[in-house]
Amino acid sequence: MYLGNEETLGHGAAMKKAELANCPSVSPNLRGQNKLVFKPDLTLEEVQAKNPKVSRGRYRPEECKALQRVAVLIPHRNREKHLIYLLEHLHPFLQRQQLDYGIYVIHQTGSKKFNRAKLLNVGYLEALKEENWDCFIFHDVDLVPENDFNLYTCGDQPKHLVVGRNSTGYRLRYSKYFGGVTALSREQFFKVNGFSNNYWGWGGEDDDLRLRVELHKMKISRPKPDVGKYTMIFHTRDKGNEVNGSRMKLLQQMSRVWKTDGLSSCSYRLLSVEHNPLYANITVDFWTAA
Ligand code: UD2
Ligand code: MN
Repeated sequence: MYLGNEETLGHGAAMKKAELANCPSVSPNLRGQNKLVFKPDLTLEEVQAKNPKVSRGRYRPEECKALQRVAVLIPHRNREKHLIYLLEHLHPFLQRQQLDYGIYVIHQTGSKKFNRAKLLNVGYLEALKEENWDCFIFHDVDLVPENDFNLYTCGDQPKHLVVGRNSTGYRLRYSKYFGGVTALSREQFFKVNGFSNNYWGWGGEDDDLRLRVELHKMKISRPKPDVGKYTMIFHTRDKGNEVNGSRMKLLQQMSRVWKTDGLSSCSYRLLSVEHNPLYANITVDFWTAA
């Protein structure tokens, strides 16, 4: 929560704010593995009531100066219930980690093919208009972290935070797997020109980002298996997100096109930016879909 700017706080309070010590590298509030329960009739209002210190999707610790400013970006269409569950768990989780954070939901309007990667590019560009975030978490709406030692911060290399999930016996799907939830610093993501904008429908865009990262000689890190655990809320394949048959061809092009296909060429129609209590909602329209 923002305490207000220096002028409204008055000199004394401003001094106090300036004197806040850095938060410790590991928060004392972490609890470890948590058993997740998803109440069928949970409402957004209930989650709001449980998070009075979150305002406009943002929070920062009162007790210390957070080590990083972290934007969580969630691509979304027609998964309202998953979003409520994720917000329910993510807010207390991030607060226990003593982060200065904001949650952005990037919503693709209409019924054209879904484009997860492009939505995440939009999230990065739009979030930076509000705040110079240090770190970006690219987060599926249906993945809920089970262990708060899985830190939502960026390191000197890109991080893949999902080692395993319930439905796959908590094992890594394949050694180069980079899907679900990833953490890249503002600079790391900028360096690779973000995601490709050309993956319409399901699959491939996560591997494309991994190839971009490898091309730039960065090395992906992961938490330990007992820490990088997620529950994926059950779902079937969404309408409008059918398997992308061009994904292999697109992956082969990556090294030729990354410079011109990404953040630098991400065009979209911004329909609205709404600040809800628990998240900023960015709605966009993509007028072309292959
Ligand atoms: C896997 C990856 C995901 C992505 C995808 C291929 C994991 C855990 N996740 O997810 O990161 O690489 O494969 O594209 O490996 N979404 C909507 N509405 C839709 C369709 C998608 O909101 O109609 C969003 C939502 O945030 C969802 C994400 O896109 O979590 C990925 O789609 P998915 O959950 O259907 O695909 P999944 O589970 O195979
Ligand atoms: Mn999923």
